[in-house]
Amino acid sequence: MSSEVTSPFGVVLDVASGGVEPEGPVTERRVSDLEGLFKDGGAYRRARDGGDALVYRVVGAPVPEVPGEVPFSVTTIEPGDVGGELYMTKGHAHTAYEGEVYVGLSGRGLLLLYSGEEARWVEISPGRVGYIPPGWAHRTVNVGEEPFRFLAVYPGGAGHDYDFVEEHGMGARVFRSGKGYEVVDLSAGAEGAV
Ligand code: PAN
Ligand code: ZN
Repeated sequence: MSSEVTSPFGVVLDVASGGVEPEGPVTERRVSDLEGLFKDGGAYRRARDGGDALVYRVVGAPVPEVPGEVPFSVTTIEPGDVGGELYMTKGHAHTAYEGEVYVGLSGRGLLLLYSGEEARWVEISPGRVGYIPPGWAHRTVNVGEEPFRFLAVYPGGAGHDYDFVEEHGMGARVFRSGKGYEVVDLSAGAEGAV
């Protein structure tokens, strides 16, 4: 347990910009930070060397990541794709057996979940909340034409393991299609998979 004491406080979430005031840690991920994520390696290198666009930003509230605390943050994923595969977060598993809640703020997104065997997905938009049960790796994807923005709330002792997704992927990939987007389920739990 930390000896830090957090006082009660309120923050202002600026839904139009993704800002959090007062602000905690901020993380930005550009195409160059996402090596190995996208299926099309040639399209990835072209996107990285030709502009290296911002893909997503996470703005946290000033809450320490320690057991007992409940950190929260706003993620904004820009609209876009690399070789037709829609912009997404790196994705991670929690190191502790802890869940998480995602509250849609603006735009349209997909919450991808992967148990290691089965891939699942849940649409997130303003008024829709996604629940991540303990034990499921998770990633979000912008499936709309506007920035996709959501509030994440998670236990301070959850911990973040990026290696699992880097090694095993998410069991599914999400591409642009005529209908907007298409999820390709590559997991062992997919229909028709052996
Ligand atoms: C979220 C994510 C955030 C960015 O706050 O950390 O959306 O995704 P990556 O961490 O996968 O880059 C969360 O799930 N926290 O636990
Ligand atoms: Zn998480």
